[in-house]
Amino acid sequence: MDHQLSEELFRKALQYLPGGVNSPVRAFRAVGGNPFFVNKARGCRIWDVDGNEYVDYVGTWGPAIHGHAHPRIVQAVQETAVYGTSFGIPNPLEVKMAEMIRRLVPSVEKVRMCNSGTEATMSAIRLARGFTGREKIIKFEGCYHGHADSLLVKAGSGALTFGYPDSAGVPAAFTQHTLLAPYNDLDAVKALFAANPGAIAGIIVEPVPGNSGVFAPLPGFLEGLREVTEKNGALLIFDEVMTGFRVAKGGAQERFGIKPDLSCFGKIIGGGLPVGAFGGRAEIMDYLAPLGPVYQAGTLSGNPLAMAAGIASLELLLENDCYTRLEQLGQQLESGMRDAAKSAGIPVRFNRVGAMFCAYFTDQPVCNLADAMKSDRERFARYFRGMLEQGVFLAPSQFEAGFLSTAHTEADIEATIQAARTVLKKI
Ligand code: KE4
Repeated sequence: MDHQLSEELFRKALQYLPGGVNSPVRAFRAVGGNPFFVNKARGCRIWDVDGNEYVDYVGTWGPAIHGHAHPRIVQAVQETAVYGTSFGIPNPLEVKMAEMIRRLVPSVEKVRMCNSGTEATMSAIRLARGFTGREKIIKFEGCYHGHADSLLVKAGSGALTFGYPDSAGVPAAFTQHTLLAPYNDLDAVKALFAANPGAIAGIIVEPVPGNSGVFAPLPGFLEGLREVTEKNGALLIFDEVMTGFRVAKGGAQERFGIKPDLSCFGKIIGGGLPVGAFGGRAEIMDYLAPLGPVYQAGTLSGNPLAMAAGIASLELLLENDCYTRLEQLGQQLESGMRDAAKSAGIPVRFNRVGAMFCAYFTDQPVCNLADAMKSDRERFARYFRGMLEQGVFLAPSQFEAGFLSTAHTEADIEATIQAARTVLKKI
């Protein structure tokens, strides 16, 4: 593959952008080589500026559940933009978005829009602290909830990829109230509550962690978190920025039958435009300004473009039985990848929950960060580069998730599996 124009652009980008990127994981530093620059994307395919074509499993990190440039989403943005792009005063689309989220996610009685997943989780935690009057928060090793100071503690995603799970620049005072537990370890959570009686405002959890690769909650884990928070007067916060509307119409809370107190969203509800949201029980949400004492705000929160794109994205989910389709494609990919690894004689753990997945190069189960850290990341890097050369764009880090969309076809999946058969024999 020729990458001449991408290389030229990257050299220029390096002069103006730290690492040449606007978000670290895009720099391909975990997998080697330099990033390609996108010219256009449509459906499940992306074309770079040198004309190379890829089947895309990054899906802009989750939002593109209907593929790229879906006509309905493009049309919604075009039709809305001509009436103005932002007003800084209520617009009808904000109400429609709130109604749709509430209809799809019954635990959300009220919702507040913002502009990123980071804002959503940061605000949800402030709200939990304000509502309970408590300071401490429990998070799990390897879970990533965005880059707010108090959450950059054993964080996943790019923070883990680049070895800064506890970022520089965050004073100890900002993280002293962040308590850590291994994912899927309910005893560790109970011990934290026993050691901090009456002090824990809540637990924030990715119900299906997608920022250390992908691993699933073990049976009883999420139920246990619900029980221990209720017992101790703490709130359960589901960070569904990635899982929301992806692993089920009502997100992971529908898939696993858990009712959290607060939920955070992003990605899919913006249809590819900047968005975040957090919502939950009205008695908690009403603690937010202008009603209550917990302040939270945003110039572009609920802006009409992101709302229009997000509403189109949610309408498409409601109109079609996307989840049956996504499960079919997921099963085809999973079985094909397992067969490819077996015939290559390479130990691969392929974890999948619905339309989010990850391949770890290990023969052991991966149920938490410690397990994920045992996988062969050098082999993953060779796998990533090999697949890219075969025209398959996977997440450029072992500690990320891959995403399927309704735009992928059986033929795309089969081509991906054939590419894996070729690559796995060489790495
Ligand atoms: P943003 O601030 O990036 O919109 O959302 C933060 C966030 C919060 N919670 C979860 C579960 C998330 O996955 C994310 C962001 N996900 C990463 C992908 N692992 C975004 C990609 C990136 O950082 O470039």
